[in-house]
Amino acid sequence: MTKNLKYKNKIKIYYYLKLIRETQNQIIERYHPADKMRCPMHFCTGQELMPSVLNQFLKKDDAIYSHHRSHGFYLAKGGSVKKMIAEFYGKNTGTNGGLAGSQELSDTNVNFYSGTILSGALSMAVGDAYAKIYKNKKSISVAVIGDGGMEEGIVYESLNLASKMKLPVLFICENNSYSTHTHLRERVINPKAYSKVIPFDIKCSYVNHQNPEKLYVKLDKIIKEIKKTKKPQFIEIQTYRFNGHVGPEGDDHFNYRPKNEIENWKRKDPLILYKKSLSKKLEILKILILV
Ligand SMILES: Cc1ncc(C[n+]2csc(CCOP(=O)(O)OP(=O)(O)O)c2C)c(N)n1
Repeated sequence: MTKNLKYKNKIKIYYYLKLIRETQNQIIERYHPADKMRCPMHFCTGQELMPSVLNQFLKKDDAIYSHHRSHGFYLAKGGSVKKMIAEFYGKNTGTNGGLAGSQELSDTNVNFYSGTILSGALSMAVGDAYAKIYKNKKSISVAVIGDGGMEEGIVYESLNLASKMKLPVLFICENNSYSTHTHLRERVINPKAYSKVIPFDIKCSYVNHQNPEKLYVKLDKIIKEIKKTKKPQFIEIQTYRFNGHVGPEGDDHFNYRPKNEIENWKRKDPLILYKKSLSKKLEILKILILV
């Protein structure tokens, strides 16, 4: 199935799955009771699959414009763990001199930007893609959004412009079914984000599995097509956050998510599944030395 997925790609995917997960866990562990990281944080535990695979395809000149659940995409864009953590501690050695914290984490050195105004970053990705075309650059712009973000009007203005002006944008929607504590079925008529994008004449893909190698093949094709045609594409991935909406504290005591739903998704944890699949081939031994 994945004949073009080399051994080094498999290692790199696992490395990023583990790096992103472990970074989240370490921050969560250190947050309280020290309370020296004085910024709200949206952790991406459980949602590591997309950034870990996307990492394989992006060059330095490509840019990511992310939603607020950004840590994984920052690391996947080649961001520095040290500078990110310094940022969270409010230090001047942080990515933004300690002024942005987690919610506005951005780093021009690796062309990574995020913001807390829901869906705002998505429109910036479109503007950046226009600049890339105007300046005759070969790079692409990636916009990351959640299912809740898809309910903002600016998304549809941006999709329209990207399609009409033929701009090289990869739109990624991480659909974790919840906007804060409210499930999609309580918010919208149509829960599939991609079906709202099709009318803009944008090619859409839908991923409802946790298999990194299958996702690799899909993203490889999509990104090659965007680079060749200079037209935008949209990919929606069904995913789940294991942590609370914000902060290291859990929020499942509000009972907004059924227990069996949480357990089902934990059984599909991409990190554990991929570790198992690689262990079978003893490949994991080599990776463990790296992480
Ligand atoms: C313009 C705007 N409206 C509301 C909010 C408050 N807010 C922050 S996160 C969030 C939910 C976002 O849900 P989703 O896009 O699905 O991302 P998730 O948090 O599930 O990863 C909301 C409503 C905001 N930050 N900006």
